[in-house]
Amino acid sequence: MALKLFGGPRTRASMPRWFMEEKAIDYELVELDLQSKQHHQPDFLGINPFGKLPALIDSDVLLEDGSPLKLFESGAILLHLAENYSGEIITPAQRALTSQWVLFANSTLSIALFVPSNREREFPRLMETLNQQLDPERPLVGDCWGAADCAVHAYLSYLPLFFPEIDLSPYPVVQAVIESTSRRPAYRFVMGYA
Ligand SMILES: N[C@@H](CCC(=O)N[C@@H](CS)C(=O)NCC(=O)O)C(=O)O
Repeated sequence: MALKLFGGPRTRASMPRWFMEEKAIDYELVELDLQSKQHHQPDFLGINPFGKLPALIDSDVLLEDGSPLKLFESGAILLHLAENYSGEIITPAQRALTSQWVLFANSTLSIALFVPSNREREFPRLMETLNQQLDPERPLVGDCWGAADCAVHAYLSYLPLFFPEIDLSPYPVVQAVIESTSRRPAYRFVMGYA
């Protein structure tokens, strides 16, 4: 199998894994145990020298020295999959907009959620705008659900899991997106709900 995803329960590997399940992309999952520090072992540091999950090996893409492509950062992995395996990126505009949303999710949105000092300042502003931009019935880019939706919806879906105390009622569209994500079979499978 060309694609090997290194992940573990409750890690950001769930995002590219969810994407591969949605798009029926074949992959092998290698689960590392963070408790026993498997991600700090030399074998894995040869794949991601920062010792963080997720990472991906794509043996269909070879580097100049003939070795397979090794990728870290969930956003880079997602963009590689979208570009090469899902057929969803056809035009330069789709490529640019998909990158925009994946980077927004992994940087701006992620920081607003997980850095406490930013949460107070940034969170309401981002949620208000997302509430206007999102539509549970319409993909963010192109005509079908894709990497942009995967990244943004994955982060929004962390909200009820990590911050159940946050009142999302001022953002009904965001709530609807979280609700519809939680019903997707591939998402439920990857999150261990199915
Ligand atoms: N920005 C990175 C974050 C990677 C990251 O922090 N992964 C966590 C799991 S979600 C990890 O491997 N933590 C273990 C460690 O840092 O030792 C990405 O999106 O891939």
